[in-house]
Amino acid sequence: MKNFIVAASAALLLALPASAHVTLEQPQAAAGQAYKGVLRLGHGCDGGSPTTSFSVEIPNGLALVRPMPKAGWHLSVETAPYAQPIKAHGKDITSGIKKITWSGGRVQDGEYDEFIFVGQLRDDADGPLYLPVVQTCEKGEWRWVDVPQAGQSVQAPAPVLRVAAAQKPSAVRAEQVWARATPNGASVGAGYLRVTNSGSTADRLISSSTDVAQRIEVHEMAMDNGIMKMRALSEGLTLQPGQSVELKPGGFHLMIMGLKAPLKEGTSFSGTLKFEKAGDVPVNFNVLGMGAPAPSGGAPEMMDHSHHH
Ligand SMILES: [Cu+2]
Repeated sequence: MKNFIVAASAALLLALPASAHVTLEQPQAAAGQAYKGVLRLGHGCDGGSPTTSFSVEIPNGLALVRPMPKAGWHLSVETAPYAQPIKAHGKDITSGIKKITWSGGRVQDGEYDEFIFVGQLRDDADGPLYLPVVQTCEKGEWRWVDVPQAGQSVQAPAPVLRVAAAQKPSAVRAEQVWARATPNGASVGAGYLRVTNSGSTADRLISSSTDVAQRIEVHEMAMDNGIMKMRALSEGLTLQPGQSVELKPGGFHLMIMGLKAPLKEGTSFSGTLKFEKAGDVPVNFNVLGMGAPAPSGGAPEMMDHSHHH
């Protein structure tokens, strides 16, 4: 009998249209941006009982939250210290609203209502952010708190806010990108380029990748007790604001490890440079002869153009 009741109520829940869940009108926002959260309430509780209280928990990725009062409802908030302070009007704000409750009002089943707040997504907000809601009715309550695991659906999903990465113009530029041709059977190649940081803060070339090899490491060639040695830069290559660094034979270079095929002179291949702050920067390596020195001036760019025309 108990099993029957569980099955019956599950079927009832699954029969609810998605629009009946509590959802955010704007389900996506960009990190670092202001956000207006409009929580939409679509129905009452079981048996058509009217809603009398609505509370929402604010996730860590959202800060500087202020609720909008509703006529006929009592508004209350709970605050808590932030894990990290956030700057507002030049000041560090160290705590904020973690929970908002609107109570004492009445939304009939079959009516629609909205509960609204404003806030700001943190720069490092990492989505999806879940905003658990408890909807209390004259009889019973809905707990919109379920967080779906991969590929599963849940009975009462928490409203979810998907976070897009902050839009930031890349402050680094890569030029004269080339690689040396490799002999048949070689598993390792070398790539070179000039990289410039035109931003106002330091950045780091952490690693790179390409489809033609397993991985790319940033290496340094340096004299060690009179012997030329190569080592991987485990911390990456730091670029100060305004600094331009040339990766060239005998110095810094990209070590292209685990080549899937030899790099043939006159061809080119694409790769991605990964910077700590600027993120991914796509590049195209021109493959020069095995004995090629560092290209001077705009030679590789001219080659690049000749490939395209
Ligand atoms: Cu190397």
